Formats: sequence, structure tokens, C-alpha cells
Amino acid sequence: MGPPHVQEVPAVTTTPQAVRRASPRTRRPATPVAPDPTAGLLPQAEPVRLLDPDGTPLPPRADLPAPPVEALREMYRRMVVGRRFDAQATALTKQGRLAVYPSSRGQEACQVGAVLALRDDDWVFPTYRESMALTARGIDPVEVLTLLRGDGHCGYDPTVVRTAPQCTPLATQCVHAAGLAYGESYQGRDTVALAFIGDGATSEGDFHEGLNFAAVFKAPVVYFVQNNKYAISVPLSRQTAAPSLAYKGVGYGVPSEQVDGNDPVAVLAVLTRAVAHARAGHGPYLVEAHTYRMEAHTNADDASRYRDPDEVEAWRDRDPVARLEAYLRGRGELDDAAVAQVAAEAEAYATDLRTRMNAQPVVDPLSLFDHVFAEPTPQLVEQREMVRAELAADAEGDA
Ligand SMILES: Cc1ncc(C[n+]2csc(CCOP(=O)(O)OP(=O)(O)O)c2C)c(N)n1
Ligand SMILES: [Mg+2]
Repeated sequence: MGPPHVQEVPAVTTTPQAVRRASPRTRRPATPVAPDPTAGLLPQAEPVRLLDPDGTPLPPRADLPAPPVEALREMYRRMVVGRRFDAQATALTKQGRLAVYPSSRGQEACQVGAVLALRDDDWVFPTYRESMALTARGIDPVEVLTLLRGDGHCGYDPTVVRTAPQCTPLATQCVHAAGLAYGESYQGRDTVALAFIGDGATSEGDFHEGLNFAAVFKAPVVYFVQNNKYAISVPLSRQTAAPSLAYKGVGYGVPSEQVDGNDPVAVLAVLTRAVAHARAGHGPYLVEAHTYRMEAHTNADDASRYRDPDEVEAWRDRDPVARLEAYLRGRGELDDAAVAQVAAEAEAYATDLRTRMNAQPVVDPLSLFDHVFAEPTPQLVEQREMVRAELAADAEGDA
């Protein structure tokens, strides 16, 4: 009850049922019901899931074609090799061969599913967490790890492998992806750009600006949020009050979906549909995958200070690699021999990486000034000369 001088005003309802009920009593003509402006934009209430956590298939869905089994076998292979790569990279930090490594263990279905949903001539805009996606894309793992070794430059040529350098400033890749995708469509090409982003980074302005620009200009971008539940030590509950991150699309007119990110079949199916939407000229698409970061944020972080070990154990039961293996075995598409063959391939991949990472790279400090601008600015030329003179003086001092 409000104060006595304030008249109680009945709540305004706009549901079609309310309009129908009110009409006969007031004898006014029925108010036409406007079409739902959010139709096709909102995600399903529950994340899309096609496999149970133990790999048992769920009933097929009419709205979502199942990926071909050959693609799933290839997904399994790349996920197993990817997991071994990830473990090797973590070990290299302990040996002092890598400065820092953000693991994506537990996120294999997302990392590999995104790559398999794209064509080789599409573009990927990764964050620091996506080393596994880049190796799954076929980029040399030593080149992938170059930045994380402390080199000032990305180890691969982005224009050759159609993959931007891994972004550490959160969400900046969202605007880069929108710009590139718009440029490609403007020139009549049907390239799609996929931008990875974390749950925490959806709170950054660049995520919203990228989404808005892409929607207004119908840029063919898939924004792929890997909601791994933490932004370093900040849990999702302190990050957002939205029902789920996929609901952030509707405000920009971007169709969105949420998916079980540890269900490889669902991830590939949902991302394939999102990429097809963008390629067909309908503009951007937002996908949120519910997954979990099994390791600490990086090797420099101690996750036991802010995470309950029981929570981690519960996610171990939803392991995406074991889930896909069980599914493929159940369909007769994978046997012990095939599993052993993939494991041997993964081991050889890790051995080769270890051997090549043992070679100490020689980095010329002056290369820091290369590739910043096509034509260096006068300030850069001056700074480069200062560094060169200092290095020369040091060398003389040593002699
Ligand atoms: C603009 C900016 N602010 C802060 C940071 C520091 N930072 C690095 S990673 C990170 C957490 C990001 O979490 P999330 O987006 O969920 O990605 P995840 O690491 O979980 O993959 C923060 C705050 C940064 N790199 N850039
Ligand atoms: Mg996160």
C-alpha cells in the first residue's frame, strides 16, 4: 500500500490474453497485437545439448542439423592433440621455456568446434586463451607460442593464416573482427570472421561496440563467448546479472544462442548454423558456450585461493574429450586401435614441440619498432635510434 493520497494504479499488462479479456468489457475494438520484435533474437531458455555428459545421444532436433560423423571423428582427433599440446605448453612454463601460458583444458570442444565450423579462408580473432584453437587450425605451435615466450611480435603471418594475433587487451578483437568482416563483405567476398571472447570481457565497451557496429552494418561476424565461469578470480555471479550472456545480443538486434560448451556435437552444430547465418548475409550472430576453465587462469595464478575443489571435480565429470570418445565408440566409429593411433599422434606432436622449444630464440631488440606503421613516425625513428645507441654502448662496455 502506498501513501493515502496516492491513487492505486493497476499494473499495465500488454499480453495478448489481457487484451482479449479486456475487449468485451470495454466494448472497444480489439487492440491489434504487434509482432514480437525479439522473435528470432533470443536464445533458447536452456543451453542446446545433443549429447548427455556420458556421451549418450539425445533425440535429434529438427531445427539443428547434426554434424556429419567424419567431422566428429576429425574433431575428436584435434581435441586429443589439442589437449596434449596444452599439457606440453603448461610443462614448458615450468621449464622456463615459456613466459606465461593460459590453459584451455576443459574447453577443447569450443576451441576445436569453432575452427571446424569455419572455412580455411575465413578469419579468426583469438584471445590469449586460444592457443589450442590456433594449433587446431594448423598453425605451427612454435609460432603460436612466440608471443607467450615474450617476443614483441606474433610468430605467424596473420594474413597468410587468416588469424589475427592473439589479443591480450580484453575485447579489442571484437571491433577488429567487425571491421574486417564489413570490409570483406563490402568488397563482395563471403568471408566470415569469428571472434572469441571470454565471459569477463563481455563487460568491456569494445564487446558492445563491436556487436553494435556489426549489427548495424550487417557485418558477417560470429561472436563466440566461452563462458568458463571466471575472469581470473572474478566469478560469473560478480560479472553480470543477465539471465545468460547470450541475452546480451537482443539489445543490439543480434540473434543469439546458448550451448553446452562441453558437448562437442552441440558446439559444432550451433556454430555451423551461426557461421551459415553470417555467410548468407544476415549479419552477426552471438553464441555463448557454457564451459569451465579446468586449470588456473595462467601458470602465474593459484586458483585454489578462490575456487572450491568440489566445483572443479563436478566439471571433470563433464569432460568434452571423454564425452565425444564415448559417443563415437557407441556409434561404432571409434575403436581401441583408432584411439591408440590418435594418442600416438598427440605424443609425437608434443615431442616435436618440446624439442623445437628447447632452442633459445635470438630476438633483435630493434625489431620492436618493425611493423608498427607502414611508414615509421619521426618519434619511432628517434626512439629506435636511442635504443640502437644504448645497445651499442652496452656492447662496447662488455668488450
Ligand atoms: C582491457 C583489459 N583490462 C584488464 C585486463 C587484465 N585481464 C587479463 S585476463 C582478464 C580476465 C578475463 O576473463 P575472461 O574474459 O572471462 O577470459 P578468460 O581469461 O576466462 O578466458 C583480465 C581482467 C586486460 N588484459 N585487458
Ligand atoms: Mg572467463
